[in-house]
Amino acid sequence: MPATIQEIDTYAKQWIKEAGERIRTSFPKTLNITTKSNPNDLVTNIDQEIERFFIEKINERFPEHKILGEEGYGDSIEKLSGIVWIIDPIDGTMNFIHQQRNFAISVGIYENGTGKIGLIYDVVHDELYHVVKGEGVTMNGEKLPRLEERGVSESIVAMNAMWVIENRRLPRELLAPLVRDVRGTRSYGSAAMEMVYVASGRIDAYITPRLSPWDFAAGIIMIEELGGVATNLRGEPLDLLKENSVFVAKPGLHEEILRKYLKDGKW
Ligand code: 2AM
Ligand code: CA
Ligand code: CA
Ligand code: CA
Repeated sequence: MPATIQEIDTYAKQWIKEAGERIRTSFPKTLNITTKSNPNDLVTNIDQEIERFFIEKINERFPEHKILGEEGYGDSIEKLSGIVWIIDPIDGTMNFIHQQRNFAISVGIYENGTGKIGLIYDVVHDELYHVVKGEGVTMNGEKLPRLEERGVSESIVAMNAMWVIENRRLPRELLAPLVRDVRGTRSYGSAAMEMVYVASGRIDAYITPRLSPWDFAAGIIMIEELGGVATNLRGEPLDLLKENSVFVAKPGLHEEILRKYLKDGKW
């Protein structure tokens, strides 16, 4: 008999806590740091070890499940049939290396393309954000309230200053009026953390021109569960099998930003 969502959830929570403990105990040790696509695209031995840890556990307990992981030790996946675990072993690797904070483990579990379970673990603060679709979002067991509408002028929006040079992906003529009109901007350097900050109301929106499925798989389940909206920058649904631009926000705010700042752009 296939495992129930509750059974999968119990193991997922146990494994993410165990993975977090492994990361915490890695701190005094020397990291082995290498680069991937460019000199600022970093990966450590810990990213790789944590991904392999999840894969071993999942393969042993749920051999029929598939796994999509950033570091490439999982399966190559062309469609989202059955149960698929989408894992980022460390989201915010640059922060992990430079700051030893502002990073998280992100695990999203999808059934036939629908997000069922999301876990984002802020390892340093021992804060586990968790959702089972239809059962609400919790932080260390405490229920998060539904997101309420908010206007642009009262909003804090997360975005990255790097876009000033990545002008092609999101033209600065579109961005500048939004930056001028919001109450404040922030950049945390971890998509998963930025997602849980939207879910918990610490910020109101997060906009970014390019993320991979493992960066947002868990976070969007939480935000949608709380009444928030998750799309790409054109307002279209996100594709879990490729890179996307990502725009998540409180209800109302999402519609306002899309209509006033993003929709009419010639991009
Ligand atoms: P990572 O730390 O898991 O690589 C940093 O602004 C955020 O963008 C992090 O969530 C980071 O995830 C992600 N990121 C970093 N480099 C990226 C790249 N080349 N493509 C897509 N996302 C990236
Ligand atoms: Ca990376
Ligand atoms: Ca990531
Ligand atoms: Ca990562």
